Amino acid sequence: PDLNAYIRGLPKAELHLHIEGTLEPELIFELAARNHMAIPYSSVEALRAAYAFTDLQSFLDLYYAGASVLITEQDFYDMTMAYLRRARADGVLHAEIMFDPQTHTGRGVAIETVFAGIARALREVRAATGISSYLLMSFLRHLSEQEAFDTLAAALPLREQYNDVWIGIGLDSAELGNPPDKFARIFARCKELEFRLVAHAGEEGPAAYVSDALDVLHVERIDHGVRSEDDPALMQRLIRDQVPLTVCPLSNLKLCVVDALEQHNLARLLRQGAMVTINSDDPAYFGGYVGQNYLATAQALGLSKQELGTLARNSLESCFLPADQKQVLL
Ligand code: ES4
Ligand code: ZN
Repeated sequence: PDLNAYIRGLPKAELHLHIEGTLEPELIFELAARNHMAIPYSSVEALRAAYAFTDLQSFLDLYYAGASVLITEQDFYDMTMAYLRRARADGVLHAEIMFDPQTHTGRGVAIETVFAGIARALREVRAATGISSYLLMSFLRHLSEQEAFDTLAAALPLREQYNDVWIGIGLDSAELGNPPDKFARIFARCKELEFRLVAHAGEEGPAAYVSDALDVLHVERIDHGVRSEDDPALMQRLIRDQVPLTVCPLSNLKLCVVDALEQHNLARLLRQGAMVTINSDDPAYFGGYVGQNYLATAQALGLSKQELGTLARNSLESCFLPADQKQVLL
C-alpha cells in the first residue's frame, strides 16, 4: 500500500500504450450492445477468461476481435476517456498513445471517425486537467507496405486539424516475419514529413530487428527491445546513445516473452545504464495499468524507490514534448 502510493506520486509519462488495448471487457459488451452487435462470449467474465495467451499472435487475434465493436466517434471517445481516467489515477502527467487506423478502416470505419473521437477526449482532458497527450499513428506490420502508404495518404489531409496531438508514427502487430526493412520506404517518407518515429522491435523478434529499427527506420525509441541483450554490441550502443526502451513487463509476462516476472531483464537493463521506461502496452488484456506494471516489477525484481524514481524520470526524459514543456514536468 505504501509502495503503491509512492509509485502513484512519481511524476511519469506513459510512452507505450495501444488505445485499442485499453478496451475493458465491460466496455466491449457495452459498445456491442449500443451498436447492435453480437459477441461470441456469454458474459464479461467469459470474455476475460479467454485472455490466456501463449504468444503475441494469440493475443492479437482477440485484440482485433475486441476492437471490432468500435464503430462511432463516441465509441472512440469513450474508450479514450476511460484510459485517461486510469492514467491520471496512476500519476501519469503525459501520455503518448498509439492507435491502429487500419484495424478500423479495414472494417469500413472512416479514418476521420477514429481521429475525431480519440482527439476529442485528449483535448478535453488536456483542457480540464492539464494532462497532455500525443498520438502515434501505427502501421500494422502484418499488412503490406502499400497499405501503409494508403493509410498515410488517408491521414495526411487531417494533419493540420490534429497537429496539436498527432505528432508521430509507430509500427506494431506481428513482428516475426515482418522485419523493419519491409517498412523502410514508408518510414523514410514519414521522416521527411517530420513525424517523430517509434517502432516495436525485439519483443518476439531478434536483436537484429532492434538494430534495423534504428539503422533502417531511423526511429527515436524502441517499443519493447527486451531481446536487445542477445547482442552485446547493440546493448553498448543503446546505452551509449541512451535510446529509450519502452518496456512493458506485464505484457511480456502475459505473452510468454518471459516465463515469470522474476526472470524479466528490466532491472539488468536499467542497472547497466540503459534508458529504460515502464509502460502498460494493452492494459485491459495484460492485467494492469502503468502503476500496476511499476508495482509488480518492483516486487518481482526488488527495485528500490530510487530505481523506481529513475524509471519514472526516464519516461519524462524520453517523451516527445518540447524541451520547455518537458522541463516543467521533470
Ligand atoms: C501489441 Cl504487445 C503488442 N505487440 C505488437 N503489436 C501490438 N499491438 C498491440 N499490442
Ligand atoms: Zn505494444
